[in-house]
Amino acid sequence: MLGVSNISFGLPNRELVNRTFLSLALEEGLDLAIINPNIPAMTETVAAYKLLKGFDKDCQGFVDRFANAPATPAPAAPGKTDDIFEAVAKGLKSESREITKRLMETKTELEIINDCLIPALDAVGTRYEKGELFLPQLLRAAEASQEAFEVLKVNIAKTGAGGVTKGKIIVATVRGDIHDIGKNIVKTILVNYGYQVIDLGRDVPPETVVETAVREDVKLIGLSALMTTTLPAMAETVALLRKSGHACKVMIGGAVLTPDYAREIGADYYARDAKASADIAKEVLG
Ligand code: B12
Repeated sequence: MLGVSNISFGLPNRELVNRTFLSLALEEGLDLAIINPNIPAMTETVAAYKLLKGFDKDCQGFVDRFANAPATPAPAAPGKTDDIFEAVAKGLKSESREITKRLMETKTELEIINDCLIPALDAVGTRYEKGELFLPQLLRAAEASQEAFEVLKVNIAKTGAGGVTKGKIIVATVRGDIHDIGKNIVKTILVNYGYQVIDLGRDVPPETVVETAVREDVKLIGLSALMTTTLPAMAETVALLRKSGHACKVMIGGAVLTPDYAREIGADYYARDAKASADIAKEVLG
């Protein structure tokens, strides 16, 4: 005896998981399934199982039930797209690359980032929040957008400031946060403007930021956080930097941040986007 639907809590399309599980359990010898008899998918699965296992003499039960059922329309083929929003939302990596290359004929790299890729990821995030998309889709969207960023990065590097070094900057995503797409864009732009960037990666403890800043004598530090839950880690990092007595400026960025929050935690600058980070670097380091 088995309550079949417990298997699918927290998943989309529970019905599909439940009915597949029901088939597996029947095959393993399930005698009594506890199912909702008002959900056709479940009772239909039992009907098909009986048919296939020879429990439905002459297929009579199955034929009686389905002989007059309308044919299921064929699903639409997963077509190609010319729309970067759709390519990112559906996690289509090669399309994302190709469309980005075409967009580069009419737009600058920063225009593509700010007008296309960030809004596309924002839309995905909103749908995730509403429960319309699920984590595997969020991951695929992130991967598709990263393909696009890679294309842009190559081009940005070509127009870079060459061997000139205007000063060192640390960038890091704070402890507990693994979002690094925005931080990586900031890094690319700063390198392009001629700064030496020490990228500490993501999920970086406050102590690592402080130790590196002191050891490398870094005068500008960029911190990224994308979640409300990781804002305290950002505040902690700024506090530890101040406590160390190391003289440096701190700029912070990430979708959840505001200029008010920057002031509140004692950061020197709030950067709305990657371009703003380059303006701040110019002000601090020249
Ligand atoms: C892509 C993405 C992911 C990817 C991240 C891949 C990666 N390598 O980064 C994956 C799938 C792994 C992921 C995981 C999760 N995610 Co997520 N994710 C997103 C999404 C859709 C886009 C973020 C993004 O990359 N945007 C594009 C970049 C370019 O924008 P940006 O980061 O804001 O950066 C720009 C500026 O802000 C600024 N900037 C950013 N950082 C910095 C730093 C400095 C120094 C400066 C100067 C400027 C600057 O410049 C950048 C370029 O212009 C957002 C939704 C959203 N609207 O943001 C959710 C979102 C951030 N995720 C969310 C959540 C909840 C999660 C998970 C907890 C989900 C889960 N249940 O596991 C995990 C987090 C795990 C963890 N511990 O971190 C929530 C956070 C909610 C909240 N307010 O706290 C969001 C908002 C989605 C939502 N609406 O619910 N996620």
